[in-house]
Amino acid sequence: MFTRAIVRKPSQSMVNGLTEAELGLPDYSLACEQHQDYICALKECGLQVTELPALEDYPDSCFVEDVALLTPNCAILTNPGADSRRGETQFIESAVQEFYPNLERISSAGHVEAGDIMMVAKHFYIGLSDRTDTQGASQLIGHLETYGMTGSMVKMSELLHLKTGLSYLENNNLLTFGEMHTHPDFVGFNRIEIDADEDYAANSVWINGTVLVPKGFPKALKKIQQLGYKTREVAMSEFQKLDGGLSCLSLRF
Ligand code: CIR
Repeated sequence: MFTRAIVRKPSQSMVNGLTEAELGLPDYSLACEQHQDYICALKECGLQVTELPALEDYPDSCFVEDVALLTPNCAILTNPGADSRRGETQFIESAVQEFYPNLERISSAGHVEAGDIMMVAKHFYIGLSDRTDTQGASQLIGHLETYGMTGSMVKMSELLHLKTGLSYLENNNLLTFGEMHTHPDFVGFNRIEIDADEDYAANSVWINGTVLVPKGFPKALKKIQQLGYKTREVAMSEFQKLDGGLSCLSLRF
């Protein structure tokens, strides 16, 4: 069960955020509205939410998931692979430290963005992407093992982040998209394939029995509901324009 979440208000500079989506520029006021509703959804799932202020110098800083990994046993600050995002970690540090007095870190020798990390009980799958490299993943696995957990690296070629194409919904249920559906590392899971025309919904989030699903993907929504989960849709159009999924907007712990 999760009890808390950390989010960061989008900055007006988000229009300059990294993206390959080709969906146009985000509308800042609509993004803020959607972000407020996202916070409501977290609270409906029983979480206490820490809201951090916008950081204008960092257009992608609302995607807080990438800059830290919060586990039941420890917190690890990452070292983002994207140059423009590297400085974001220093601004999340004090908020994380409030709940985790001893912080571990990924040193500059390696890179990790935590959108590439999927937690399944005490094991962490780490996608090797343009943002997360082998050296960073090795450091991360070392930290996890120090705290009684394990990690493994996942080769991938098509996705921005591992969780762009994969979401663990507990109870062995795994939403998959594209290359992840047949990926050998996930054969033991009950894989639920998200259709190509609804790929964005492969990033949905389980929180305390409810699954947050991006709004506007009816087939994915139905598949998730058929697994027996309560669902809550959240409009995400302005974040989708920046390649940001539901999980990216919060750190849940
Ligand atoms: C980026 O490219 O870094 C942002 N525009 C989107 C980050 C999305 N984060 C995630 O998938 N965990």
